[in-house]
Amino acid sequence: KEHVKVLVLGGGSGGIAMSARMKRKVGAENVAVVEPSEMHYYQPIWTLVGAGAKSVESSGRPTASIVPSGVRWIRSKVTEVNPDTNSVRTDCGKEITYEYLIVALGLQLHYERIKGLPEAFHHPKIGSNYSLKTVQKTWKALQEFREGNAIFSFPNSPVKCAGAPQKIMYLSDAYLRKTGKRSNATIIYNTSLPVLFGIKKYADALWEIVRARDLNVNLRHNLIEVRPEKQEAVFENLDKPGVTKVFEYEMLHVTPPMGPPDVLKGSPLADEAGWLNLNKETLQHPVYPNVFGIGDCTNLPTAKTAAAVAAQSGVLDRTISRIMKKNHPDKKYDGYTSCPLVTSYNTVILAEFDYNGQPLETFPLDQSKERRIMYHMKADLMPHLYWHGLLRGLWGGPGPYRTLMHLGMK
Ligand code: FAD
Ligand code: UQ1
Repeated sequence: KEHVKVLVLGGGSGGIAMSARMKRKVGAENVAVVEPSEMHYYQPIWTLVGAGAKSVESSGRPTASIVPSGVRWIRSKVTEVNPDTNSVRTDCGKEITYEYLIVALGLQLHYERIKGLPEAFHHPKIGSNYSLKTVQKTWKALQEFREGNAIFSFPNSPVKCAGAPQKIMYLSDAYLRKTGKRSNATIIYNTSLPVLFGIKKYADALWEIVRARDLNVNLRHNLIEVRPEKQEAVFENLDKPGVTKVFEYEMLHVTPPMGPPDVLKGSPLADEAGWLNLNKETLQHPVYPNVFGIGDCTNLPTAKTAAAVAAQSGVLDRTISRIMKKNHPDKKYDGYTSCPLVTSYNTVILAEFDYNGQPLETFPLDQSKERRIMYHMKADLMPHLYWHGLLRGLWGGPGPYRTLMHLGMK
């Protein structure tokens, strides 16, 4: 049995950022983080790895090197959370009690919910940027493309970085043009959603691109089966239950269904759907006042991204300070999230928006336009901001800079 003042569950983007911030607040010896993985990955770069523009090696660093020095790293999986006794249990049978708990467990990928997966990944012509194991298969399938359909799916569930399923389509289109194979290809985006993107300003710009580049978008199409021997993908029509359609593919990019982590599902901390229940402004649990959360595992009604984690980390830092001093939280999270929509090997549309679905742009220019400078930000600047800013608890999102940059502009 162990006890720690601040216990962090999960050593991903949110867990490490909060460990660093809590170290500064209460001292490293009073913070512990539970994380089973020996490696930590910067997932946003996988979009570019799948398109051959970055190496997979560049995306990972040993967990030991990013856990803040002095903070205790417990190398196991949480199997049970008991907020009524302020304790958690791990897969090595250890019980850890806490004074304050920060839940940052991320989300779970469910390839197995598609018939034929994950086994179909043993075959060529299929890949997925969402997993370390399959991201290089995307680049291989793209390079080996000869002629036929290149198909990109979007599942019928919440996802992290909702733009990523289509970014790889734009990159694939650009690659096939560059290599003179575009006229042999029919490019198809089959999405479960009723829209191309949730925010109108950016959706309008993306529809324009889709039209100009001859990309086929089918809404309300949900991938339910892959038959790798026949190179067939089966989609159901979500508006016509029971109606399915078979597509042949020469290349298939799968975005898997996603859901909350198993340990949260059915726990007293979760909502009915299994996501961590939080006050959407303070990031405090509504029933257990010493429990907090951040990132993809939460039920915060905004798009799940590292950019959102950054903004949340600043607010949560403040909320916890106030609670520790027996005050009421005073800083409010506005739902800020951002998605750099990569539209080619040198352009990005930088979507940024809040809970209301209103654009909340950092730079004083129209970010719905494709821009080279934003591509450099995504490909060359963001990784540094992640490793040296967010993970060290020094980057709380662009909010303050937005105010500065717009001074005198509006
Ligand atoms: P994670 O970083 O996933 O961390 C969760 C951690 O919890 C993991 O380390 C895991 O091992 C650990 N864990 C899980 N279960 C347990 C358990 N039982 N016990 C202990 N530990 C456990 N975001 C952007 O802002 N911009 C982008 O351009 C962007 N592009 C993306 C592209 C792709 C292909 C992908 C996959 C993601 C992208 N994201 C992007 C999203 C971003 O990576 C995530 O939103 C962010 O990492 C979420 O942080 P998190 O801490 O909530 O979860
Ligand atoms: C961001 O803060 C962030 O987390 C470090 C990302 O994840 C990689 C992003 O993609 C973006 C766009 C932001 C927001 C930052 C700026 C400067 C707009």
